[in-house]
Amino acid sequence: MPGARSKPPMCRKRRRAANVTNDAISNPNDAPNVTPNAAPNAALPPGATIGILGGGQLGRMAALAATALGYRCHVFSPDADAPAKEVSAAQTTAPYEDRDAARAFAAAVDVVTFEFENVPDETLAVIAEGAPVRPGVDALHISQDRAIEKTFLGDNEIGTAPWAPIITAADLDPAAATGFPAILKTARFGYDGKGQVRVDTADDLAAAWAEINQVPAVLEGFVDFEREISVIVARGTGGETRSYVPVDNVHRDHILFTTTAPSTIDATIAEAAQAIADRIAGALNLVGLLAVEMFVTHDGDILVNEIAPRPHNSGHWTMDACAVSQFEQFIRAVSGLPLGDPARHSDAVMTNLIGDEADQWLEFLNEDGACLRLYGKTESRPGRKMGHVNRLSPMVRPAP
Ligand code: AIR
Repeated sequence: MPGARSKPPMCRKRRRAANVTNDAISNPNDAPNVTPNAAPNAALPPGATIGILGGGQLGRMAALAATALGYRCHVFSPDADAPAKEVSAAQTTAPYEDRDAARAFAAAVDVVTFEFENVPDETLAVIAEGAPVRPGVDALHISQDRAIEKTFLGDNEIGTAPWAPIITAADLDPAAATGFPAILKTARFGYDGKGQVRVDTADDLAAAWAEINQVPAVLEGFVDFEREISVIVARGTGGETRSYVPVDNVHRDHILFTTTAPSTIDATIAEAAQAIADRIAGALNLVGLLAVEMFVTHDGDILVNEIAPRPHNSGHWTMDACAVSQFEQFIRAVSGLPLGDPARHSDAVMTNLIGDEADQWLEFLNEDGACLRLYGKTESRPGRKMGHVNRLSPMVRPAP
């Protein structure tokens, strides 16, 4: 496994870096006893520390799930007010590029994961020298760049929308062969609709590229899809997988708006979608959680839109509709625990609260059956995910 450690779990000394805050970090009695020379894939015992790169809502909900299993979390993020830091035992505030901070972080934790692809893979590689990293550096490297990701999917014979890379101006003309309308997306650092421009004709392409500052990009042809679905699969240290039921996703302004669980697609398409997610997780040799967003065409074909090796917004419904949420499943996978049962006990609709929609928190709290989660972000901005609401209903179709 990339990042396999030579030191036994839990034997590392907890060091306090200058920018690390942690009330308990200097207390050696916190460290549980673990048999020296434990196998690298051995389950992390309660009391172990999980390092999380990234401090947003996904890290926050993962840290809460980890805490419920008796773990401590140490969150590394450049943002001092990061939502995940509020709910974690230890915090590092440093730029992701700070290698000394990365090394100190690795030395202070027992396993490292990430909740955001915008973490430099070089930093993860430095961390992997000091702690097991799950998922590994390769999974991050592939999924943080749309061109590398699509090439990887193509190499594994997984269908995608037609696409072309744009790195220099010389790529614009050949890329136009992808067809229009199309979407130009920055290859890196885009999420929640950031770094995306619709392009209607070949004549608009150069201006669209200028709009995203001529950074490396991919041009994606529009797919006339019947619906968008996603599958979240967990893969454990032994390669075992368990996936949640496919769900239907509706986007608004390129941002996820609602997720309906389960999807109403035919069972055969649902099985095919789960099989694709399984195959991708295996090809990535992933340990952790993988979300696969897909288009289902009018002919019932499945095309993969994008992958994310972490918990995903379209899995938030599992927090209230499944015994084991995606966040607990994520923590189980990266900690080497047995994977949990992903079956649902209810159907669910998750609605994101974007920007000032979260101001209606009292209304949601007054609504019977609405399960509200707020992310504790100190600043609300248009297009920013501030929280979500899950609404449950009795299962219409039997699980899964
Ligand atoms: N995130 C990660 N990839 C896509 C998304 N939405 C989550 C992560 C990340 C947070 O969004 O939890 O840390 C960043 O949100 P914001 O609002 O600070 O940009």
